[in-house]
Amino acid sequence: MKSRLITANTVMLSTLMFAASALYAQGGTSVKGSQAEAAYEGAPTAMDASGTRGFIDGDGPAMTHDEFDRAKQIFFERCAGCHGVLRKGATGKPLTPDITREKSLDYLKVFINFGSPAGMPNWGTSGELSPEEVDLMARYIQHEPPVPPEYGLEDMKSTWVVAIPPEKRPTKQMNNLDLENLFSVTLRDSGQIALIDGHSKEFVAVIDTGYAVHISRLSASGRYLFVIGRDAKLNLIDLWMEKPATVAKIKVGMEARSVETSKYKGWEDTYAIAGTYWPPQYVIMDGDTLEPLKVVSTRGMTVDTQEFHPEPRVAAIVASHEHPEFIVNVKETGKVLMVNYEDIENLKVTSIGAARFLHDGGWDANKRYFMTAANKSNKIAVVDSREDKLAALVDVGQIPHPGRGANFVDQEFGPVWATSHLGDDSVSLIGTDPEGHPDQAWKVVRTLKGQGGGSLFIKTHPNSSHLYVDTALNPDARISQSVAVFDLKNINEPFKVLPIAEWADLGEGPKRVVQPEYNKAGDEVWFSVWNGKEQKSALVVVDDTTLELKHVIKDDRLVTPTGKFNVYNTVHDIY
Ligand code: DHE
Repeated sequence: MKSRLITANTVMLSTLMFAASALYAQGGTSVKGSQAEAAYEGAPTAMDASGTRGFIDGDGPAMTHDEFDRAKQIFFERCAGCHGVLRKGATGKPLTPDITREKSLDYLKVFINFGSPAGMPNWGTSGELSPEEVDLMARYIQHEPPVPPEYGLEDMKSTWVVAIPPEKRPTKQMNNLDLENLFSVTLRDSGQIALIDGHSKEFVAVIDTGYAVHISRLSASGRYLFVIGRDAKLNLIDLWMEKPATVAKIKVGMEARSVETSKYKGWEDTYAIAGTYWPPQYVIMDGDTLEPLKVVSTRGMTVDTQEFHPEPRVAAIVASHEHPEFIVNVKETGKVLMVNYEDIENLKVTSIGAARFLHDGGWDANKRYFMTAANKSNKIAVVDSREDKLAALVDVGQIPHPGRGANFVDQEFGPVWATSHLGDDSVSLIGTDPEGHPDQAWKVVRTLKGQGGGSLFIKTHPNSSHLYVDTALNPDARISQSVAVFDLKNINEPFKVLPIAEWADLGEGPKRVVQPEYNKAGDEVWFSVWNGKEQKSALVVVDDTTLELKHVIKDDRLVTPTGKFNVYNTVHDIY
């Protein structure tokens, strides 16, 4: 399974390159998000197509069972990320038989072969699919989509392991690590995380997790690390142990991206929550053991046309500081669910209509407003976690992709939260201080021009006067291998470019520079130089005061590093 996924991941990266460069070939000045976004969103699903149930019906074009199974595998690996597993449409168009049979076979083949300016990668002309495979896929999508199995409480319980029960865990920190300045680093294609000491830059541990591991989140106490893989495997890691290690784990579905713990005072770490892409649902667990307690489906009506959607995936989750609530983004319905965990047997959920294709996001500086990207709607939804209401929908650039965004005080407009974009080179600054700066609240008060499109993450720190913007998915290597830095004290000055990949001196490979992450003091910024799985990657540490190279971390265990999570900054939502 691992090798399949990793191959597919390489395909995803190469698809991305093809898609974006095809766009560049058309002379695109910035990466028109749709093409790059489609390829990026179209990352292979972590699910195994062979576990699905499907049938070849008489109304569709002739196919053998072998052809159907081959097409199913290709669809899961290359198309499900954009079109959804049930082909109801996500960031890509719906492809259900009622739609596809209306088109001729030739029409579908042309579409798959050449792609479209609206974002469909050119699968045939890029060489990703052979002419026979193009024909195969054009026939396959005229049949009913195979359905993966559901995954409920008993399935979760059958995977749930408590390696060390809470009563047998240390009662005090057994190592002399400065835990607050520890970094959890995603080693994407090896299915591990590396724990790296923020001071010495030495590896503390490399821990096996779910494969295509995605993000780390911290308990309110800062003691436990929650790491989720795309395969929906969740590891609970105890940082107090002599050598930090997994103390509990569970598989919460077939595909996942998000995890969080309860943060409201008096409820800290009582519960953990994980959200899944498949099945479309979330599960509330015991915060100390990951025992699954409550599984809730997110299937329902879309916020705009109020049609039923069978596969609304759970995207970002944050934990409210205003109420005992989890705030759950549901991508395809465009709804934000305020899940009150005071009584999980009589669960109260407030469903806030925002905008479709909710993705990532983070808090404003006061941790009251959740600023989240409805990326394919080119909007930022502002959710008031005190009133449990939508405060605003703010139009921004093409395909906002903030990560958790960046909070700072603009010299002219006061407190702002910023996002960069996948689909264009802009950085949007949104006013976040309705009391002190009412005229600037919930509108774009300033737009900065970055290096180019293809940005994934942006970051700053209260102790820093810089704003860093990556452009990891830009097809121009000069741009994807460097970062732009804005001086927040002279915000109208042009940005500086730091040649991060060059500083890493790694030799050949795509070497994408991704995700700035500060240390606890806010005087260092760490970047991943994300190379191919077979090539050398690195972490590059920049001195935030001088903007010069401070350190390069190279180690054979550093396989495709992507996200990095400083314990203190992640616990306290500092970005
Ligand atoms: Fe992520 C966060 C979904 C591809 C690195 N990513 C998130 C979140 C979601 C998400 C919903 C927010 C989680 C939260 O806050 O609870 N990511 C997806 C996808 O659906 C997508 C587009 C395709 C896929 O199939 O996974 C995708 N993500 C990627 C990558 O290819 C990245 C660049 C490299 C990797 O490691 O996979 C990547 N995603 C990240 C990172 C974060 C993230 C580093 C956390 C950012 C933060 O600062 O919190």
